[in-house]
Amino acid sequence: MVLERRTQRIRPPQMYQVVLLNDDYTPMEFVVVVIQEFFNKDRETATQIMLKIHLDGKGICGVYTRDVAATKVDQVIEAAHKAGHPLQCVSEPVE
Ligand code: TYC
Repeated sequence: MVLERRTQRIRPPQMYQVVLLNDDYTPMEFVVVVIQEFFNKDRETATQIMLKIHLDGKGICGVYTRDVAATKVDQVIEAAHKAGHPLQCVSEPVE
């Protein structure tokens, strides 16, 4: 049996940050609830993230592997659409 020493055989997966975008119409309370429910943040953290988005135009809500990030984006957009809000959500590779 031959055991080869290999370095760097596996790499950690590319991670994706899920970003919410500001708009003028989605209620602040709705955004806070979305961040709490889909990104598992407590109310205080969710409120801070929402205010950052409101002031800066966008904000990171969480960092996930590709498929999980894509699912989060779909869930947020569907919840916003159902509620009649234009809230937008995207994922982008980290680094
Ligand atoms: N700007 C919105 C308002 O004043 C609130 C808001 C915050 C909307 C964050 C979207 O991702 C968002 N009602």
